[in-house]
Amino acid sequence: MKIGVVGLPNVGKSSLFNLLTHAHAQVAKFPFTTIDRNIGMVHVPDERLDRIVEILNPPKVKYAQIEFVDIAGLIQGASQGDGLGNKFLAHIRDVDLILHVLRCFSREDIPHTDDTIVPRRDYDIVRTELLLSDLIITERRIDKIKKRTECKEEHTQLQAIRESLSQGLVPEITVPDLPLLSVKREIIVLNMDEEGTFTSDIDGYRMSVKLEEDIVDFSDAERRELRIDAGVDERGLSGLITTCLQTLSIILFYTIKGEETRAWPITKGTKISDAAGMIHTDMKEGFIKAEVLGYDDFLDAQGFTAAQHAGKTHIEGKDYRVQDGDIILIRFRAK
Ligand SMILES: Nc1nc2c(ncn2[C@@H]2O[C@H](COP(=O)(O)OP(=O)(O)OP(=O)(O)O)[C@@H](O)[C@H]2O)c(=O)[nH]1
Ligand SMILES: [Mg+2]
Repeated sequence: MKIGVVGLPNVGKSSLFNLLTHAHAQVAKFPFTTIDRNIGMVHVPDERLDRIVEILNPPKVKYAQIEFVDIAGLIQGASQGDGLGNKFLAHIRDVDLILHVLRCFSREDIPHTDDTIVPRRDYDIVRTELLLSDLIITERRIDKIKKRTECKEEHTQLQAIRESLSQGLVPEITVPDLPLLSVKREIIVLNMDEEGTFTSDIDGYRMSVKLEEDIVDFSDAERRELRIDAGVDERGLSGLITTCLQTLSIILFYTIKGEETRAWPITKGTKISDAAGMIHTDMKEGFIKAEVLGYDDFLDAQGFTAAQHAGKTHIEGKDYRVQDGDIILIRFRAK
């Protein structure tokens, strides 16, 4: 799963990316600072894993990670190739979720694409470019297949898609291998000023990149308080990451056997044999059964073995759908 940071130039995309990934992507006051995309992994903050580690004290711990991509800013006309145009759009194509960053801070020394800061208008500019780019590729596809009689059904569907797009609407249907951007899931991030004075005309996840930069070394309680004072979400970056996981229907399961205690991100509804395959292909191929313990039962018993003795673990076959928080022990035939 990949999450792309998208928006107009100079809205704080790379600054947000750096906060999330602890990378050092270039940040500057001029537009189009980012040209090539930056890619980085983000650790999913995880209080459950913190508690598991407190109880088990394993030698190694690994948090779940998700990939973030910081993409070049786009401007009006991007779909026609203006600004960094098509390059930007190509980079959005392979993300599963768009974090659409809107500038909600005014700073004279940091130029904006417009004289005024109007988040709703900025939102519409970017969305329009995505829709226009989709329209272009849909028309291209229509041109390509229109004479082929075997593609009649696809042709009808493509025309319906074109109709929606030309009205500025996200199409309700898609056809295979048509990489539309406007249909991608999206979270709006309002990059608020740190004083809490700006009033946004659009809703979204409220945070302040500048504030987060200033308070990295503060305690959790202090940070929460300062965020509340600034009128932003008190959970800060971790709330944003949680929102991303929820939007993507990603849940976490845990493995505790051996040296490493580890959290794994998977899509809700995944079968346990597929989850086992993420850990090791041998585990999927030689899967026999799994012993599963819910996180709350683990906590009650203060350990896996104690929970086993209390009869809290359950044995599951390969079709069991992994639940959020499951602690899993796979029994498999080694090759
Ligand atoms: N006051 C204030 N300044 C910010 C905030 N976020 C970013 N900036 C500043 O805005 C400027 C642009 O930030 P970047 O992170 O480079 O913005 P970007 O969206 O990646 O820009 P491009 O790569 O050019 O598209 C930098 O000078 C940042 O320090 C914020 O929340 N408040
Ligand atoms: Mg940038």
